[in-house]
Amino acid sequence: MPRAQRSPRYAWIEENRADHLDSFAEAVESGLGSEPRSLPCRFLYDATGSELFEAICELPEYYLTRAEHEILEHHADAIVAHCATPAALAELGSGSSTKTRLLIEAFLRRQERLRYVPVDISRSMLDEAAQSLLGDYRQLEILAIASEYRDGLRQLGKETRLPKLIAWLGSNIGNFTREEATDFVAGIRDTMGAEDRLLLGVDLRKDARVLAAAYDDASGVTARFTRNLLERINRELDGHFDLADWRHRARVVDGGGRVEIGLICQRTHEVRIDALDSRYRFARGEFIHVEDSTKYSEAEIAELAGRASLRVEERWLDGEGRFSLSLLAPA
Ligand code: AVI
Repeated sequence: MPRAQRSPRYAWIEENRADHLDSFAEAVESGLGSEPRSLPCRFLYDATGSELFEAICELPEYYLTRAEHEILEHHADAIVAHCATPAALAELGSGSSTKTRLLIEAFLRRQERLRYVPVDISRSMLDEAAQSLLGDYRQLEILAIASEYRDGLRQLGKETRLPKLIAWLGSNIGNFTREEATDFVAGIRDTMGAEDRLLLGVDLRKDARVLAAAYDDASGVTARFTRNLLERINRELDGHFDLADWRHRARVVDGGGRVEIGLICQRTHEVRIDALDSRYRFARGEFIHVEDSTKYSEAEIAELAGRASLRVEERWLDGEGRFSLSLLAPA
């Protein structure tokens, strides 16, 4: 059962934390027990992982956040002009909601109040972002949903009666496979009325060297982010991973269409995970797959939208053509 709490301008709904813990244990057990080994990337975002991801967004090599910010800076008013008045703003994977401020301000330039519904896995991130936004915008009312995307989407369908702009920014879509992405966007489409719009931020296919640097930065923040997953297993499941035995690897594949991210084992050894009452043997050179970051061409974005019964109403790129924001409307 989700927990919920309300105060005049801030309310939140949270999925049961115990379920999360169970699902982490189950995911680790099944991911390390299968061949090839993998761990789902959604578990990268505990409090430490969320902080590390915020640091990634500031890295000189990680152009995605700045490119998307640049597009919003130039086009937030034009984006909002495509939406009914008044409209609500929802956001999937909102994180610190930094870029969202540009959309919030554009909405508040044309309507008196705004209901903002951020959905994020990290409750601490949601609380922090909400406090900061409520302090800065008196006309804002926030309903935060602390859950995974799919549960959040279900709640979103129930919680907003106004026409809404659903923002799914940051190329978060890239962490799904192409098939999952199409299914998920089709799921969003199912919650949309004729006047709703989906604003999709997508990183574009590009030169492998640019991608390799973005996902394996010189200061090692991305490596810490990936390795934090093993530390999380140590913290939450009484695991005994020695971080010195694991190295972060980001490999660009599919002609710049995907970055495959994970951990390479540095020596053959065994690791105990007490909460699972299990031991796992890893061979030197073995790879644990943690995350894919899929990149799209503009044609692929339009194709994906079409398969989800949406059409590209408009799209904007940053000055260097690295990143795209597409506004999708029901087809
Ligand atoms: C959250 N997501 C869009 C990031 C990405 O670019 O795929 C996650 C990330 N992993 C390593 N660096 C960034």
